[in-house]
Amino acid sequence: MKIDLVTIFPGILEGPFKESMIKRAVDRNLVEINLVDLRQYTHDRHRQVDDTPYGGGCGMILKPEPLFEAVEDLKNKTAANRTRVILLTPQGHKFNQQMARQLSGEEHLIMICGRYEGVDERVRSGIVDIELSIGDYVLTGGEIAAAVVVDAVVRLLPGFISEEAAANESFSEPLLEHPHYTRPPEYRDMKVPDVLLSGNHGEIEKWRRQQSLKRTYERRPDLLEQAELSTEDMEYLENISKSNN
Ligand code: 6GU
Repeated sequence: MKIDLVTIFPGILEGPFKESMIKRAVDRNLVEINLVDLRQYTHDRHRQVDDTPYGGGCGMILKPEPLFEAVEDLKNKTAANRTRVILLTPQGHKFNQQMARQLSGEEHLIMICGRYEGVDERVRSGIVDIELSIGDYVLTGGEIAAAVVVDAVVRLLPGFISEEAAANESFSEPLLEHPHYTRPPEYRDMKVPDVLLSGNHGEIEKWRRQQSLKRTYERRPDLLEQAELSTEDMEYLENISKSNN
């Protein structure tokens, strides 16, 4: 997979892909990540990428010409059969794990980081395939949102983590994770639950499942609607909701 990130602030995106697991994926050639400075695609002396809005109002709008030229150039430079152009904007569809899974199957992504009060509408209608937001809050620009999307997509690439870990993880099953513990067995009067030290794998799995259900019920009851629940799961949830009344 190749990911081109088009931005007027490449410095914001220099850190996130140079550390830890994403760096390892880049080093192993699972993904190529390029930071593209939008100002490269200007032709005037001031390298202007934005302008005032027609009709008045405050703030600056990203101009269409540099973005069209950037996307055309990046498409020409790749051997990929298909490119998906993504605009990061608070007006986009809310990004989720299912979209991450779909994007992880693409060959080439161009991510345009929106800035200022917006982007000329002809960019959306002319070159953008998908508009994404990462949630219901406002960021100063799309760079950090793009880093979030890249992180979520790259960790799903084949070979990134063991297939067992991928299958096990939270949100492939839409329940929250159970609590985790490691050594020591007791720390500042806080004990690791006995069952985890028991060596009884059946009991451990049962405890983990119940903890997952309990957490999801308490924090994200909306997720229970999509979960595949066994009769035992439902019985357990019934009992929690009764004991809360
Ligand atoms: Cl993609 N951009 C901006 N500016 N704010 C956001 C966002 C994106 N997603 C959530 N808030």
